[in-house]
Amino acid sequence: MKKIFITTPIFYVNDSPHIGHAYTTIICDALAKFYRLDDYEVLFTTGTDEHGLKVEKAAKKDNTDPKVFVDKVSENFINLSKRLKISNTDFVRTTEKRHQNAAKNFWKLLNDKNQIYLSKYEGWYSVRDEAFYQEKELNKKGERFYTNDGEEVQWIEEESFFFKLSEWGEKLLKYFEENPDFILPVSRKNEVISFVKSGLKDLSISRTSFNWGIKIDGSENHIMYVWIDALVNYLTSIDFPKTSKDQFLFWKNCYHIIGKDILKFHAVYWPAMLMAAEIPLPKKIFAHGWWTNEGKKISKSVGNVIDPHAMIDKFGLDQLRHFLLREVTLGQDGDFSEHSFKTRINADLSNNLGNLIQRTLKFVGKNFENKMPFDLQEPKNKDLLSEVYNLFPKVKISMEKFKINKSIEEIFIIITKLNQFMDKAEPWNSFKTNPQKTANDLSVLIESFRIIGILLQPFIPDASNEILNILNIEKKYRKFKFLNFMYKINKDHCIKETKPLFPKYD
Ligand code: ME8
Repeated sequence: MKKIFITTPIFYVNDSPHIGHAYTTIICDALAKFYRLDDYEVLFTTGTDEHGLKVEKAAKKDNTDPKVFVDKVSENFINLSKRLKISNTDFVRTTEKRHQNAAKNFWKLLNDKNQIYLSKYEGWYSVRDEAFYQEKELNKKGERFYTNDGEEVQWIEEESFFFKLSEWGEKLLKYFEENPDFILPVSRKNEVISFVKSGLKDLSISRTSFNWGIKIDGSENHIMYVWIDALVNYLTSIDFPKTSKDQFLFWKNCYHIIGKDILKFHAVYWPAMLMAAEIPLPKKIFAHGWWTNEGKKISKSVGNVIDPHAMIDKFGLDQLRHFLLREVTLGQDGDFSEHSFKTRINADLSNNLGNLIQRTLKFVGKNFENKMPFDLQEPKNKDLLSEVYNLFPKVKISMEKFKINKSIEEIFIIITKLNQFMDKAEPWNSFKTNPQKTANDLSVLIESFRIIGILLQPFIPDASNEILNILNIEKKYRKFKFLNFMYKINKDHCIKETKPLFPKYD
């Protein structure tokens, strides 16, 4: 069986989850579901990043012991995963024993390969990004320095272990050239290449001025830099350092899906450290874009955070998934507004898909006793049904290129055509004059719903499940390999009573 490993970033537990976290998670879930339906064995991990100064500060602010604090906040992320009904196979918390063991072993591997040395770090640090900055990357206002996001950085001076990142620039560039699809989209790859070309400095990978982290064996006054700790989570999930041969096959086809904000860590530091540790690199890193709220950056201080729970309460899970996946091209930024949200879900889900299924199946219920009316003949090249059967290869090509919105668009183009077909067929009229033709037309529609229902499972799982339930398609026949004429719905197959799938919003 083909194998694939899909990962979300692990999220900081300094705050509650918001729409951005839900976005990455939903993308990964859509990919995981897609590949499972295509008969892949899928590992899909997410989790929480629980160490570091930022989390320690949040715990202090909450007047809580850090461990008690992270237990509480990580629960919010676990609950969000449940609410989003995502199909993850693991949830890694960096305070878990298995993770600490993996991180310490990863460090040891780098150390054994002479990639780590002790020195002193003097430079700028952003607590919000948990990142070191060179002065050339910052903006100066008066005596203070700020990141491009406007976050003030602080000067730190402390003893620190360093990773010999500067040795890996050329090797990284060679790898990027030989593996052109390693970093996607291409625009992001170009950013990474110019960052590497501008010269890499050795990376400070331990801190001594606070305690909340994984201690370095033999140098207990040092804790591991939170980004090294965090990146290793991907290996934790495959039981590093005791990764089996089978788990290793997943690793070789691992896709890291991240936001563009953390590209440098995943596309520069992580591959360099993996190369240094002589561990093969994951297959792809895809950096998606950033959501804003009515044109403004989403932030707690602005007070415009979009709570995914509230969105699901108000509009439903499939509606949220559909909007986030369909509205923007993966990789580009998106702007959220209630107006664009309602416009999208009304147009696609209520007026197009929901209306088509509702009016067709109601008619079948009333006039054909809820049974498949006709035994369909294999469609000819130009028939609408043949176009429907040809959807899967198109959807698959787009998915493999991470063009999720294009995949969904392809399906909805067909849904629009099916609505037009229904309008033109006018079963309410033709039924009296040509019942044979009506039966055939309706059967084309019903069989098309089977195909669409199966194809929509990765994107709107609840509604597609409902469609397939109404069509009375057995669970074991809902995989992509059944998307062909051979598994068509036969005449007299019983269909269940239809019900409205998507409410309309004013
Ligand atoms: O960076 N739009 O965690 P984090 C789109 N712990 N995506 C968004 C978003 C927005 N407005 N806001 C957040 C960390 N995200 C580290 C990661 S991985 C080894 C360690 C998503 O809690 C997006 O995926 O700050 C982004 O990369 C991630 O949340 C950052 O989450």
